[in-house]
Amino acid sequence: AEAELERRFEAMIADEVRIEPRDWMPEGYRRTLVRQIAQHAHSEIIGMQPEGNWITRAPSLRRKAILIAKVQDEAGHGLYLYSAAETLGIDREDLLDLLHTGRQKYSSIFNYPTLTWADMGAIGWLVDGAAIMNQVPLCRCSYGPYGRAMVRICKEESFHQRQGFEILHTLSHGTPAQKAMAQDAVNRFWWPSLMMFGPPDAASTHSAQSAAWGIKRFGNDELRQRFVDMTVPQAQALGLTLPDPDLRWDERSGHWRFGAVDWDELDRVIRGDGPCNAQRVERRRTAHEDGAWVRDSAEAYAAKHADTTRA
Ligand code: FAQ
Repeated sequence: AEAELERRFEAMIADEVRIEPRDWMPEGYRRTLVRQIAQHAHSEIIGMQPEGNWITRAPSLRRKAILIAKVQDEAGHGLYLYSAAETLGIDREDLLDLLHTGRQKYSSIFNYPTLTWADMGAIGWLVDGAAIMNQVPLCRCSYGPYGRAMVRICKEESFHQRQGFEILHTLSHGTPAQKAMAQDAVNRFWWPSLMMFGPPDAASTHSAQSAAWGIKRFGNDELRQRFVDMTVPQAQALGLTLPDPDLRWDERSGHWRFGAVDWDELDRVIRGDGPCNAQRVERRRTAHEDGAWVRDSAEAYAAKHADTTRA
């Protein structure tokens, strides 16, 4: 019977029929999705911190309102993604516990500090830009709830990317000091953004299986290359440079060739040894503990409401 279920599952994958929560799925497929969706959800909520750092110091009311809306969107993305993970039979509470105890990862990019206002521009332009490049193909993920969550998330990420570009455009056309601040932010965020796509394909443990299951549609290296190809002309439009002396147009392949990424740095940051790892996780744990009364109140209210309707 198990073999028959497996055969049906493989046929659905081959025919690009979406897998839904009620469908039988191999344990490895379920585990891979829980891992990836949870890491993605954790990234969204940890990713609120670097930008949250600048809400009180945004340079105008308009910038503040936009930044608050963006950070709130990230909380929303986290919530849809935890809901998508819950369709696989795991509790949000348990996923948060795995994050808080360092047993599940979140994106390396959020372990870098946000030192100036221009970092809000660089994050929007580069980090959200990389997120879109990686996530648009995930809209076609074989698992229905994840693919569907990704559609709205990508639309919101597009707005985020444009607002980052606009911040940098304003700064790069401002005073020399503002332009220098924009350039410095791009210098610091460029290489970590390339690392968001994960290790090179040859070192990527999950890519082949995830591609076979229709979870990942492209390899890490291909998406990284597409991101570079998209970003170089945008940097030119901004009048900013990318901090890579080896960056050059390759006429033959029609791609921008780029220099070597420091994979040791990615390993270190993933292992917990980035500039802000300890601070990010500590802040998240504290926020969770401080929010306990809200969860308790919501539960008490729900219980009371359930009793009233029964009476
Ligand atoms: N950081 O075999 P692979 C956002 C881990 S965007 C940390 O290639 P896979 C929006 C990987 O988990 C950021 N860990 O793995 C936003 C695995 O470890 P494991 C989040 C990384 O899964 C913008 C191991 O290395 N986006 O939040 C990283 O096939 C602005 C081997 O790697 C997503 O999560 C890394 N950079 O491919 C929010 C997108 N790279 O699990 C706020 C969905 C790799 O075996 C502000 N995820 N690892 O212990 C994916 O597309 C994939 O999971 C990849 C990695 C491509 C990230």
